[in-house]
Amino acid sequence: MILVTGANGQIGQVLTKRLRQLHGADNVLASDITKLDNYTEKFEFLDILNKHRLNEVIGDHKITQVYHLAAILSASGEWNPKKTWNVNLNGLLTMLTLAVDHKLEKVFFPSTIAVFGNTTPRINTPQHVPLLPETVYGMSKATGENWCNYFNKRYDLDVRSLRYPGIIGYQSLPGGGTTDYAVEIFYAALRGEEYTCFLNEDTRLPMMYMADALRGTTDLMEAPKESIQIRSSYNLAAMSFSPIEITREIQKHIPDFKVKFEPDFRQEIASSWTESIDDSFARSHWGWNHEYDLEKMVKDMLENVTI
Ligand code: NAD
Ligand code: AKB
Repeated sequence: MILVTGANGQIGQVLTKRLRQLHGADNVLASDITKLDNYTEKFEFLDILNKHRLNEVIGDHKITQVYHLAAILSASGEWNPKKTWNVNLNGLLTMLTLAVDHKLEKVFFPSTIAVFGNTTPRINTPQHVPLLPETVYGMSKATGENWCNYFNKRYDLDVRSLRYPGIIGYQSLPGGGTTDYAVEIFYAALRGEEYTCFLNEDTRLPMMYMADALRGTTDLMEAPKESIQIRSSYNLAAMSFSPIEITREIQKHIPDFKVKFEPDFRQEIASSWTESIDDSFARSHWGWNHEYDLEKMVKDMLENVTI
């Protein structure tokens, strides 16, 4: 049985469905601190900070693999740094410890481009760079990567991880991140409204379409153990664009669409991240490749977002 934590989130909702298609609905258990309305599939309430309950869920459901998505993202994280550290880092440590105790086959941990900081090379950011993140979210994920590597080396835990860029999809809404504008902008465009972007027009960030993120995740988890040579977290890339570049791409389909730029505290976070990522290790070690660029992603979003 596969356990997904944080399954109500932007990625969790879509990844859980995908895992159910791949492994059968009865073999995937969704969990989160709240339940989505009208949710009828297998679900357990689970606060990742409740070790006793997590231990029970893993034992009772005979869990063999975990996709540990539960976290507080970059922008929300800054409102409560200690809680963010606790959920993101201590939650992960509990999960890794129980994974060893229960001899789980595999654990997936999503890291992020937020592990990079102002001292990181901004263009084509290499896999191995000093990590000095500016947000507590980035700090918790960078430290989490190290713990994953440690648990692999020390306890032979098969833990695998990706540094996701900003994820864009039509199936679910983002929750408290700095890259959320790249999803919100489609809803404004399709409603015929002007969009107020909280980043500067020229802030380029690495992004990825949900379909690619899902495939990258399942391919990583299915890859032979020997091919996973990086046990902290793999750089992963697809496209990079700025708010003005995505605006122009949407305007090719909706010429009247207008955007104004009113940067808020999230601008400082975005400015500390990198512009583009070198993901050649992911490509050579386990065959990663992306399918969606900016043009293809925008077209698909405009066809599929429901307002
Ligand atoms: P999200 O904020 O949409 O969802 C996170 C989920 O975690 C929420 O449903 C929330 O209720 C749950 N959660 C929070 N605290 C919890 C707790 N104490 N116990 C159990 N569940 C709790 O996030 P997302 O965008 O779906 O991201 C999923 C994972 O991927 C996160 O770990 C995030 O850091 C990572 N990630 C996401 C992106 C992105 O662009 N979406 C990019 C990089 C990395
Ligand atoms: C965020 O903006 O916090 C996330 C991420 C890139 O980790 N989307």
